[in-house]
Amino acid sequence: MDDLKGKYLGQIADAADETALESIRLAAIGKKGEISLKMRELGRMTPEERQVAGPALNALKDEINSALAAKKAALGDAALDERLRGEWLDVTLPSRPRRAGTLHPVSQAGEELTAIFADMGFSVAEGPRIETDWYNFDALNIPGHHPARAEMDTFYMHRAAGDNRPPNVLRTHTSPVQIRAMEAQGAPIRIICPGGVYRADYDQTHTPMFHQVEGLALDTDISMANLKWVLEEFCRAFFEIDDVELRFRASHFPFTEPSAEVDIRCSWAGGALRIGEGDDWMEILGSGMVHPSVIAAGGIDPEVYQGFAFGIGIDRLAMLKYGIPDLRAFFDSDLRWLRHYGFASLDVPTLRGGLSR
Ligand code: 2NM
Repeated sequence: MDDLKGKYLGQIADAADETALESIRLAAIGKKGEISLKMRELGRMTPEERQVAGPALNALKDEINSALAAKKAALGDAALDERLRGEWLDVTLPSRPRRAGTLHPVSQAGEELTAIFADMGFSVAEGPRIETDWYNFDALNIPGHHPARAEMDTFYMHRAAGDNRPPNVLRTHTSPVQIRAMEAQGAPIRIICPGGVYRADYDQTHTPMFHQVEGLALDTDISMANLKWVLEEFCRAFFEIDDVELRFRASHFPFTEPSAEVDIRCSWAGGALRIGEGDDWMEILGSGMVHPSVIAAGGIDPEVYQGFAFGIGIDRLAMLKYGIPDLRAFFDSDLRWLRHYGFASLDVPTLRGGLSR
């Protein structure tokens, strides 16, 4: 018994890998293994002999099994250590210049406008891109029969056959985030919601996914005058021009009343766009005083709190500020384009340090 034990424990200790361990297991305690054969001989022994040999063989079998398991674990640990040594990487090394990525103009514009609105006391709220019918439409005063639903060219999610709930949608604007934020934070509230939105539209000036930033400010004493100041201040800071001029044109949105579309003074002299001078006007955003039903849908009392909201296309802002002519190139992932229009990824825009240099 001691010879057997010494032999197999020695072999297990010396095994180089799992294959070797498996052949040792078969030779010792496999169906035709040496110890298994000895166990079969128990039947031919006298009861007295069996009482000694039986437990001893069982104990030996257990001991070999434990030794196999322990060695298997040790081999696994050693293999992992070896692999970790091989995959070691010094993450403090500088990146290779050709491989350093750049910030996409949409990301850059998003960082810049976030810095500007943060300075005016707005915090950033985010939410899901797949929305319920209620958050994307009903809560925003857009009922089922409203033409805005059709105009939005909505992407609908699949519903299982027999599921009669209205299908979820890819959000067509970031307004549902504002409803969620009203529910979660209550009033007063001052937030911006930047992010991707989806509409089934594709031509020179439309892509099926684009980016919006919407703003919302609710308090007991907010008027259209505050909206006007915030938007002018934003345009001055974003376009880095002191004398911007905005024109508020009466318009209509289901979620605001009154509503205004906002144009910025510009010139197209010589084919180049200049903001803040000239005799042309270019539409840049939509805005208004939040409709009482929308405030109520956010769980806030519209008799106590009122305020303004606005929506701006971030992609369009980026095109205007950085002089990028074609919207569709934004989403082509063309490396040459990305290197040309990209921004250094570590230059974080701040109002004091400069937005884009
Ligand atoms: C726009 C134009 C006007 C807007 C309204 C809301 C909400 F959720 F607070 F009601 N968020 N954004 C809004 C208002 C958006 O985009 C052109």
